[in-house]
Amino acid sequence: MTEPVRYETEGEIALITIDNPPVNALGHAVRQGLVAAIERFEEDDARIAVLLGAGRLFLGGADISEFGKPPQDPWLPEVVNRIEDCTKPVVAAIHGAALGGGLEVALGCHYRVALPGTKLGLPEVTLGILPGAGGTQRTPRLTGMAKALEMITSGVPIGPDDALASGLIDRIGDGDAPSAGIAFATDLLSDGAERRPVGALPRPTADAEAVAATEATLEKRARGLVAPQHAMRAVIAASEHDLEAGLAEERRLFNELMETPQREGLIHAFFLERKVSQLPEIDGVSPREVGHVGVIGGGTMGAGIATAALLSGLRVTLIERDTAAADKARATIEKNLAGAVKRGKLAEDKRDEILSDAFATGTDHAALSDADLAIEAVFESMEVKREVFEALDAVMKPGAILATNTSYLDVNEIAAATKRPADVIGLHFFSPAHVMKLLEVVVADQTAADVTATAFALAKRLRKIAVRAGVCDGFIGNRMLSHYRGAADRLVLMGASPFQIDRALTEFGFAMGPFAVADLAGLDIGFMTRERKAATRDRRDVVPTWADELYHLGRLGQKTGRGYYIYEDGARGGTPDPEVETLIAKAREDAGITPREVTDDEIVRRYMAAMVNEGARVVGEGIARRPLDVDAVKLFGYGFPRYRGGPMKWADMQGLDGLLGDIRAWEANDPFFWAPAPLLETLVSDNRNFDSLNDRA
Ligand code: 3H9
Repeated sequence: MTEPVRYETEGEIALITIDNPPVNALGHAVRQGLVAAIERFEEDDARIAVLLGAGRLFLGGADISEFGKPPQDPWLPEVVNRIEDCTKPVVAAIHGAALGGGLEVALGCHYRVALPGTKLGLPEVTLGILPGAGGTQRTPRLTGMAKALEMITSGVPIGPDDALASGLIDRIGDGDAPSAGIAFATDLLSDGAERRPVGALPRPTADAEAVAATEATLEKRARGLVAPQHAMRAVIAASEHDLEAGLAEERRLFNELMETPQREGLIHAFFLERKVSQLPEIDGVSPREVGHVGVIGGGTMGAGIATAALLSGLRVTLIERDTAAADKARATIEKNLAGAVKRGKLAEDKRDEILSDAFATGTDHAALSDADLAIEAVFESMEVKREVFEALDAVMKPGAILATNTSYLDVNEIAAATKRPADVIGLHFFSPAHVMKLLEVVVADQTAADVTATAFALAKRLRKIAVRAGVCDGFIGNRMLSHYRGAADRLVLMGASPFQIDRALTEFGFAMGPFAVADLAGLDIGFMTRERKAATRDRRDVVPTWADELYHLGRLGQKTGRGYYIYEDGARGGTPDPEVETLIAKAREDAGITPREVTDDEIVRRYMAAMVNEGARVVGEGIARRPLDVDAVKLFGYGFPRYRGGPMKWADMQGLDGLLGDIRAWEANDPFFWAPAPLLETLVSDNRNFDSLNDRA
C-alpha cells in the first residue's frame, strides 16, 4: 500500500502529496500523515511547502464514512490549525476539486493557487452538517460575509474565476497542479513572501443585509432543513467573535448537527446514490455501444426521452404514426431544448447543431435499421406494445437493444413478441423525462447481462439515477405508490380530507401530497389503473368511489382546471374544493362509516407504514435487490424528502418493531390491507434492520 501522505523536496520547496484514492478523503491516516509532514517540513531546510492531491482532484473532504464512529485524533480542525500555525509558508495547489474539509485544509494554508476548471466549495449542508474545520470562520475573513453565507448555506461550489475575484484563492495557475504550485512557491520565495495565516486576518464586518437575504433564501429553498440555518449562525459568529471563540461556536453547532436524523438521512442518500449502480450481475460486464437511439412515440414521454438523449450527445430518430404527429413531437422537443437554452444548460448554436445534425423524425420503423437502441413510448396497451416490438424486431440490426418505457405492463410478455428476448429490457423514465432523475431499469427473465449493463451506462450518460427492478405490476415505484395511495384513500374514509392529507405529508417533507400529484398527472390515470385492476381486485379492497365520480364528471385535475382542487385560470397551485368533500361524505355514508378526527401524525404514520410495508414486500420478492434501491426510487422519482433518506431508511430510524406493532394493530380492523410483509416480520424477529440487507447482492 502506498503512503497516504508523501513528502519530497525539490531544492528549497517541499512537496506534500495526499494520495488516498478515490477522492483523497481526509481519513485518519491522512490526518496523521499531514501533521507528520508539517512537522518534518518545519525541521528540514526547505523554505516553502506545496500541498497537493494525487489523482484527479485535490481533496474531496472529510471521510464521510467515519461519521457516526468514535472520532480518532488528530481531528480535522486540529490538522487545519496545525498547517496554519506552521512556522514556514505553505501553498495549496488545487486541481479538480477542493470540497468541504478539502477546501478547509486549503484555507489553513497560507497561499492558494487553483487550476482552471477546479470546483471549490463547502457542500457540507447537503450532508446535513456544516464546515466543521474552520470553514465558517476562515471563508468570510477572505471573501466577506455575503459570499461566505451564499457558499456555505447553499453548498454550491464556485469556479476559480469567482474564487479569485472573491479573494478565496490568490492565483489561477497553468499546467498541472505540481507545476502550478512550484511556480507560485518560486515566485513567493523570490518576493520574500512570508506566512499569511487566514485566521490572523481581522474578523469580517457584520452584514445585516446579507444575513436578511440569506434568511429569505433559506425560507424559500431550504424549508425544514436544519443544517443551512446552523451554518448561517456559524458564519454570523465569525463577525461577532475572535477566531478562537468563532471556532468554538462552529464546533458546537457542528456537533449538534452530527446528532440529527437529517444528517443520517442525507448521508444515507449520498452513499446510496453511488451504490445503486453497483450490482454484481453487471460487475465487469462491458456495455454495448450506443450512439444512435430510436424513440417510438412522440407524446410528452417520448419527446422527453428524445430530449434527454439529444442533450447528452446521442443521435436520435423519433418515429410517429404520421407526419403531423411527427411534426408535433419535433415542436415539443424544440420547446424542451429552448428551455435548456433559457436555463443556461445548452448553448444556442449547440441547440441548432443538435436539431440539424443529430435529430430526425420518421414514420417508418425501417428508419431504425442502424439504431443501437430503440425505446418504445407508445400507448400503455399490451396489444399496441406487442405490435411495436414485432415491427422493431423485423427491422433492427442484430445486437440492437429493444426497450419499453411501460410503467406497469409485463416486460416478459412484451419480450415474447420478439425473437430476441435477451435484447429486451424495460427503461421506465419519469415525466418530464429530460428533467426527472430516476430511471427504473426493468430486467426481464431473459434479459442479457450486457443489456442491463448498457441500460446503466446509458443512465449515467443521461445523468440519471438508474435503479434495477424486477418484473411485476408497477415495478418498484408505481407498485408502492398504488399501495400507499390506498392508505390515503382509507384515511379519507376514516375522516381526513384529501387536503389535510396533502398538507400533513408536505409538512413531513414530500414535495407534494398524493392528491395534488394525482391532479397533476390527471385523474384519468388513476381511473384507468383501477379499471385495469378491477378484474383481479380482491373484493375486500377499498375502491375510492368518490375519485371515480370525479373522473365521470370530467374533472381530470389541472388540465381541466378541476380535480381534487380547483385551479383558477390555469393556476398551478389549487384551492380545496368543497364539492369533493360532499362526494366523500356520501361515500362514507354509503359505506356506513361515521367519520372521526384523524390527526396529522396518524396520517403520516399510516401513509409511511403502508409505503414501508409494500417496500418490504418488493425487497422480499426480489423486485428490488436491496432496500437502498427502494429508497433511491422514492427519492429520485417520487419527491420523497432527501433529508429523510428514503422510506426504508426512515423505517430503520423509527425502529422496525414499533412500525410492525402499528401495522399489526391496524391489521385487526383491516386484515386485507394491513397484512405485515413477511420480510418485515423476519427482520423484527431477528432484531435486524433494512440497512443490514444493503450490502447483499
Ligand atoms: C466534510 O468535509 C466535513 C468537514 O467540514 C468537517 C469535518 C470535521 N468521504 O462521487 P464519486 C466515495 S464533509 C468518503 O463517485 P466523482 C464515494 O462514495 C465532506 N467517501 O466520484 C465513492 O465510493 P464508491 C464534504 C467519499 O468523481 C467514491 O468515493 N465533501 C467521499 O463522481 C467516488 O465518488 C463532500 O461533500 C468522502 N468525502 O466525484 C464531497 N467523497 O466508489 C463529497 C466521495 O465506493 N464527494 N467518496 O461508491 C463528492 O462530491 C464527489 O465524490 C467528488 C468526486 C466530486 C469529490
